[in-house]
Amino acid sequence: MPTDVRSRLLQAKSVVLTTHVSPDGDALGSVLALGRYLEGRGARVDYILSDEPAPNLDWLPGIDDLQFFDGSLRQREAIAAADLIVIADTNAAHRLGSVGDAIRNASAEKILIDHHPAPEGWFDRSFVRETASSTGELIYDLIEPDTDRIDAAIATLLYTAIMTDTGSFRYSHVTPRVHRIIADLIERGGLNPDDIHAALYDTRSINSLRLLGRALERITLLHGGVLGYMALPKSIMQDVGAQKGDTEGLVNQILSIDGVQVAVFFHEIDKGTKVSFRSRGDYSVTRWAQAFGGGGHRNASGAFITEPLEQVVPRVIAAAPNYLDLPPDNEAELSDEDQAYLSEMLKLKSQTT
Ligand SMILES: [Mn+2]
Repeated sequence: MPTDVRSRLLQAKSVVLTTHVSPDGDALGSVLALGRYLEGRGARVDYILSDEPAPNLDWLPGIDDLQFFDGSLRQREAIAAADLIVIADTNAAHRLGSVGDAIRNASAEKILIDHHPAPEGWFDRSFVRETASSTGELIYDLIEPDTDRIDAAIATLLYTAIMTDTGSFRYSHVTPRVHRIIADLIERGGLNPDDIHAALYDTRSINSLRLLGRALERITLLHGGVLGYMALPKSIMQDVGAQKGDTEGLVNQILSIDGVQVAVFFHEIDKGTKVSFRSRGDYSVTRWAQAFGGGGHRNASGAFITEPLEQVVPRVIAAAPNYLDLPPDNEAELSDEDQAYLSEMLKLKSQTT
């Protein structure tokens, strides 16, 4: 842990904390835990971000302290008056959403705390470790010289951050140290992991399960079953009455198939198509996502393409062999099954427009 980052954090009198759009458990847990710690050390803290949390995170301790950027004078003044701004769990201004410009242009010193590769150049200081399981792990590192200050709230927040970013402690960045941190958080916070897990994951709507059912039927395997993908037209979301957050985790369903090393999930939204790339082990999806204007980690990347689903799917899938060492696909062109699938999708689409 860089001591300059810790000491700079502790010197600050007025801090603004922010994180990425569609904030997940790691983003919110990290920001709220660090903020609570700094408040405990006497700082004034404003939590200003672009988007509201998903409903399954709205119970997190301190969640009511979050402010969602509305361009108001009050928020602009808070950003202007801060002597330190912390950007957590993302390293790119556009990922901050509506608050991005205000943060980037602020005169205060800016500290990046993150575990994503290739940070932008506008941060004054950073604590970045790509091999970290989560930003929550880095926040724990920063607080570690002071573990007596880890109360039930901070423990809950960091537990949530690390658990959600590691798929409940199963991804490749989970080390003995991560488990030791978790053990410490459970002890200090008196946590009941089962309650936290249930609050996060056992809150699904019947519609989201119906969406899962429809989505599972649409999985296609290519390249000898090493690559799997699923494309979800808007019409299905509407059909089953699914909400925005209900697509979360669908991509991991593809990875759960025996033999699949690379999974892609295409999700049609109003302005185009969101693409989530996931992979196992040495299969890196980063450059593939970058080729379509996105980015991310070796095993988890994403892109947003302002084109309709039926154009994006074949283009992205056809590009896979340029970025991944895949067994040959039996068909040089799309298989009959995929062809049928794409025309079905076009049909579905024309019904809704
Ligand atoms: Mn993260």
